[in-house]
Amino acid sequence: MEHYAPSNIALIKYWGKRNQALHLPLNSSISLSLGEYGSYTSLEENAEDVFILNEEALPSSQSMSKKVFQFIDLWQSNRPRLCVRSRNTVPTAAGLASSASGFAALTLALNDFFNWNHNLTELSRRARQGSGSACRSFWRGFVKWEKGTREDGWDSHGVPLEALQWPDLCLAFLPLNQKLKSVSSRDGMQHTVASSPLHRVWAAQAEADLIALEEALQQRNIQGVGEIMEANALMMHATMLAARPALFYWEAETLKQWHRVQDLRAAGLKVYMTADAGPNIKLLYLQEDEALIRQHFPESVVVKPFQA
Ligand code: 2P0
Repeated sequence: MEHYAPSNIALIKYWGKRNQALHLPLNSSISLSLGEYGSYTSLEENAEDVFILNEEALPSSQSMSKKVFQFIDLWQSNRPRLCVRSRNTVPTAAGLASSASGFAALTLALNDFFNWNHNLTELSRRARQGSGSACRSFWRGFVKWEKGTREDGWDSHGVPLEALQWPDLCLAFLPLNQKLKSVSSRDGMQHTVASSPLHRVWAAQAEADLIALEEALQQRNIQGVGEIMEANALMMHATMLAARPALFYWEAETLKQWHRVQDLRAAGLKVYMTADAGPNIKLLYLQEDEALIRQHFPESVVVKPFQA
């Protein structure tokens, strides 16, 4: 049986851990789930451990395959050999990461296969140890990852912000570049925490951004939400620029699109951007502006997180 988890995009970013092994973040974050874009995963007994991603069996030496079985062994050491089959509905052209939805769907599949009978909060806690952002992929809509304060990570998991429905809110992905990133998020954030003097102010600012974002979300204030989201994303990238040596995921095309967004906004369009650990840009806007967004960004992939 296939289990599904949606991918998610952070409006307030997770960039830095206080505990590497348990994937405990330095700050809380808030994401928006991507509806039908995510991962389907199923498990079956097999003669040997094998991970099949998008119909392709990955070599057992491949790092993603190793991560998958290390994760399974963390929670289920007494087990048969398994075939883990996962497929992503995330449009590859949009350059979206799938590790969040992948680990969330795998955790749901493990819960079913081994009859754990855990609730979503416990599954979120567990998935966090596969990939931090996976703990936000168990619910639709807005999800907060409470950073928690406990050393064992028990209070560090996703929390759905169910009261915050916003049917008119839209996301669009601008596919700029599908190359695999040269530095993984995991290595990139660790390097930033270890060497960027700007990262010292990041966590406190991200917490302040999160409080302001929740307020703007309650008011369904697109300008407020957009401005906070954008400032938070830019600050995350600024912490990386100040790392030694510097880390910067943007490319020339990223900056070009960023200027287009600024120009359109100056002309009155309420469109805001964010970018993760890669060159691709995501836009946030309201349904009423969809025709204009499609006109200005015909190559964009549109997601309506609350209409899926
Ligand atoms: C986020 N990112 O909040 C941020 C913004 C990328 C940029 O969460 O080491 O793959 O597995 O916990 O979850 C990507 O980090 O890292 C991420 P690990 P993960 O969405």
